[in-house]
Formats: sequence, structure tokens, C-alpha cells
Amino acid sequence: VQTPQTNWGELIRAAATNASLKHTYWPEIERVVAEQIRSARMGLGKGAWQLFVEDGEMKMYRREVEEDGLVVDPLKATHQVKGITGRELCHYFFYPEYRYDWEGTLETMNVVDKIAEDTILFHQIHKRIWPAAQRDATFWSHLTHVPDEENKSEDSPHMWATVNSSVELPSHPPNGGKQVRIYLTIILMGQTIISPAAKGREIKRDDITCKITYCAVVNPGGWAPSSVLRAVYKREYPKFLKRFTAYVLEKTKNLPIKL
Ligand code: 16C
Repeated sequence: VQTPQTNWGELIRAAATNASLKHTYWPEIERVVAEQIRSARMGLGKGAWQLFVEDGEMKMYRREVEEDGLVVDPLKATHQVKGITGRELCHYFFYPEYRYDWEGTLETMNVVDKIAEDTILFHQIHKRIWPAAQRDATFWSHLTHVPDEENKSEDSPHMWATVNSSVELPSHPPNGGKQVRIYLTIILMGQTIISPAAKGREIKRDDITCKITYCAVVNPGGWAPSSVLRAVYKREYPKFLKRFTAYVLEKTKNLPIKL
């Protein structure tokens, strides 16, 4: 899947737009994106990850972790969806114009700055969960890919990914309003597998499968009962991944395949 020598930083740089590369956030974006890709592509290893949802091809694992008494359980999910590409998956996750269609936890979303075609700064307010205070988040979002036109197999490094990671924005100081600021690091990664049966002819949607990895760490930022938090994410993560992939399938079914 990757060798210790894979230089993800270099691959991410090669894919980035000039406007992203010139931005002061770039060194952090490159570091976080590389780290997220590396860990998303790593296997589950032994022991630590507990499977908590299995629904068809969708599997969700978590590790129980608390920091300063707050639940910050990392999530790692894998899924396989026939009929869509990794590029299409990451496109609908990244671009703001689709977000209200699929993001069920959203109250409001604002684009604070479009740094480049592949990097956007967001401020989001999420729905309140009783009895905790409402949450908001400020984060950059970066869309990247590693192309491999020749060898779209499972062990080639080709993939598309969107990474979201919290950042402090002077225009939106934390805990300035009535919301508590949450901190998140999230990657959605998609690899397209083309069935060997399609060799030498036009590829149909039936011939493609998207191998998905979604990893998330969300720090609730302030008090919220552990039991409520764990119950909420157990419900919300599967709901999100099912709803979102169904949305991408629906949006793309009559469109030409974008590899
Ligand atoms: O990755 C996802 N979405 C992206 C685009 O929006 C982005 C945002 C992630 C923020 C996820 C945290 C939102 C938590 C707010 C409270 C949830 C309200 C639920 C209301 C239900 C009616 O990267 C997809 C995200 C999928 C959903 C994840 C839910 C994780 C919950 C973790 C606990 C948060 C702390 C809540 C404290 C009360």
C-alpha cells in the first residue's frame, strides 16, 4: 500500500495549486494531509481498534480515548461502494455548494475564505445536542490526489482525499458566541478500483468500485457527558457515511465517469 519511503509531502505538493502553495497555511496543510493519508492507509494493526458498526461493506472502528476528561475517541471507517470514483467522492465532500444536501449535523456553513480551488476555510455551526451546549468549528479543507493513470490497483498509491483540520481564525475567535468550539481532524479518502473485465473497452459505472477510508478525531472542546457523546457518534458516523455515499451515487449516476 505504501512504503516507508513514500514521500507523501512531495506527492501532495505536486498536486496542489500555486495559490495553495503560496499561502502561509501551506506548511501545516502539507504536514497534516501527509500524516492523515499515511495513517488512513495503514492497516488496523492488532488490538487497539474495536469494531462498533458493521453494515454490508461498511465497517467502523474506534479507540476509546479521553483527554482532560473529554471523550476524543478516534474513528476509522472503511467502505466500498460500486459505481463511483474516489474523485467524485472527494468532490462532493469538499465543495461547499453540496454540503447542506448531505451534512445532517449542520446548522450553518460559511465559506470564510476561498484560498484556492483546492483549499477553502470554513466556519460551521452544528446542531445542538441536549443537554450540551451548541458547537462550532473553524477549519481548512484541502482536496488532493495522487494520480496513477497506468495502474489503478489496490496497491498503487493513487487516491483522492479531502482533509479537514481545525485552524484558529482571527475573524471567528473560539467561544466568542454562544457555541463551544470543537476541534477536528478528518480525512475522507477514495481509491478507484477498475474491474479487469473492462480492459480494452469503455468503462461503465458497473466496472468501478470506490474503496473508501474515513478517519476522524473530534475533540468536543468543553464539557459534554461521555455517554451522550459516544451515543451521538455511534449514530451519526454511520448515518453520515451511508447518506453521503448514497448522495454521491445519486448525483453521478447519469454523468460521465470522472476518474
Ligand atoms: O466529516 C463530516 N463533515 C465535514 C463537513 O461538515 C466536517 C465536519 C465535521 C464536524 C463533525 C462534528 C460535529 C459535531 C457537532 C454535534 C453533532 C450534532 C448531531 C446532531 C444530530 C441531529 O469534517 C461528517 C461528520 C459526521 C458526523 C460526525 C459526528 C461526530 C460527533 C462527535 C462528537 C462531537 C461533540 C459534540 C458535543 C456535544
